Amino acid sequence: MTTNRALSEWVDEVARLTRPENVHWCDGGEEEFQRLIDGMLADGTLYELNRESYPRCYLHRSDPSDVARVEHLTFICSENEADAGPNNHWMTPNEAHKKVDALFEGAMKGRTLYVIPYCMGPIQSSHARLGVEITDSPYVVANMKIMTRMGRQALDRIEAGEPFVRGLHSTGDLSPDHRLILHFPEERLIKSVGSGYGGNALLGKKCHALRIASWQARDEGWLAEHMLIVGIQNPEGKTRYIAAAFPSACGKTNLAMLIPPKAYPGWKIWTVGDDIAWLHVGDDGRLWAINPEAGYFGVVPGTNEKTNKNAYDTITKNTIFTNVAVTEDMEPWWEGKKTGKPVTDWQGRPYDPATASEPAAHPNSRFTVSAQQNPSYSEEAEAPEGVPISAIFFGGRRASLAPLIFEAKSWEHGVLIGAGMASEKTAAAAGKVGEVRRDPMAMKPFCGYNYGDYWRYWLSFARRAEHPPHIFHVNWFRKGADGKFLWPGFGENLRVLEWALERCEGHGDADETPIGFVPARGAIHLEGLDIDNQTMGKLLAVDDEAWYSEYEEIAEYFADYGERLPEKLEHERERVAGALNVAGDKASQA
Ligand code: OXD
Ligand code: MN
Repeated sequence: MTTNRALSEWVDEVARLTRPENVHWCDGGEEEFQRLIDGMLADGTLYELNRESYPRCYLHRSDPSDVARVEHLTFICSENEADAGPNNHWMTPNEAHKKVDALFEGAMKGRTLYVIPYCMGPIQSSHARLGVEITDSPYVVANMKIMTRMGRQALDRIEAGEPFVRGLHSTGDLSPDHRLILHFPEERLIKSVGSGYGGNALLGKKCHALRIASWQARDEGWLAEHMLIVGIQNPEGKTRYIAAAFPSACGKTNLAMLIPPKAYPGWKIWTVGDDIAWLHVGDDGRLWAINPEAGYFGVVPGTNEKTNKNAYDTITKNTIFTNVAVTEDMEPWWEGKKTGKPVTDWQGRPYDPATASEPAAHPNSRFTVSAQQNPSYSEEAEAPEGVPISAIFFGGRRASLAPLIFEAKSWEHGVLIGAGMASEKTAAAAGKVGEVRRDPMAMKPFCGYNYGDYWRYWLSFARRAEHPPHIFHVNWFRKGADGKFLWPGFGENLRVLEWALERCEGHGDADETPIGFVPARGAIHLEGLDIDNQTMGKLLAVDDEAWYSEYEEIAEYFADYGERLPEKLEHERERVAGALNVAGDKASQA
């Protein structure tokens, strides 16, 4: 079904191994999509939601053991262990192929093997990259149709001779004991078995657009990052673009679709992407970003008219919901939804909110929806060159320590800030929620190679890009002594972004501290917001002693990277730690 010999030979080889009943080459058309949906409705893979209030919306209930990414079963299988680094689980390519091929043996018996050619990035863009996923899951095909430019146009580029990443996926028997998510960066190959969950199974997303792409990007001179991309238009009509890296389930989708507060008439946010950015150096020496994805695979709980009205409105039609609860009249329901009452939980069991001890929707329940349905969708998401980035934001969930915002003093300092990131764990990955863990550049689960090499590569952009973006760190999640958030967040975050954009243009009053520039008193506009000076003081406070301890922890963390750790980064850490105002004996050890 293709003129590309390498592709047809690979499909034949996979079919010999997995022994499917049929092979279907996806064209990416609407008819094909509808046929898949009808088939899944017929066999119970999908349930139709309320046709009037949620037209063409469907619910998928996954296996209860298969609801998140599984980092302990995710491996980088590079020839050299050191190239994968301490940040990744590693297996030799030989062992990995052997193990996983045994699981693929006959795995598609009685099933259809779908071949999905896809393009990550605008179809006309030279910065886009191609992939082909083979899967036995119609749910995966339907999600890939929403999340990527999939089908004929992508195949045309492949047939014209462009290289492509190969991804082989089977849901297998869904047993966690038979689950493996393997990446072979040198072969530009992914093999994933035993899971139907988004991040493990929609191979264009985390596996290709981050793990394999980060490796490929370093070979080719660009960056693949876990970042949203938005345009911020001011009342004068000028739009500036920012990219922001926050760990999973820390509000990237909300920030990407932000609605300006009432005190900001005439401002507008344009969403280019909510999860992944591919950045390249433009002819003008700036960093330009494309969003490789075409849809959103967002966390549902907490989404309502106040937190994210754009997402709330976006997911009222043509949406696949995974692991939400349902109401009596078959509307999807999740914690934080202000209307309706769940009668059935995410596993399909009867649910009574009055007596229930667990949430009705899974905390990592998701929506899959086309980006074009978003009221704040930016047409620039289709621009082949992407958009120029003025500022990069790093951030995470930190109940204490990190101020609302601070600005790096240089590119190198910004790389240190990104490399030193930490955040409280969320439900997007299996494991204990709430623990603080190091998550440099929000890429801990996604960087396909040794972090030491990655930071060195990031540092090299000081010379690759003549006009790199300013770098900031934000923390929307700082709490007071009463355990309550100090900052209202959501739309009000625009106030913080405005200060950052002013800084990029040489304005915006700031106080210099050892960790970076923080907004001077009054520099963040607070009109129309009920927040007192004392609270702002707490939000912006820099505690030198606490930061000193943080930088000592960062030193310990960096030490794991041994000789791969760039000296420049360690010097930068020493510079910042040494400038902190702490008791004499500590300072002399810095
Ligand atoms: C995601 C994640 O799904 O980061 O985007 O887990
Ligand atoms: Mn993500």
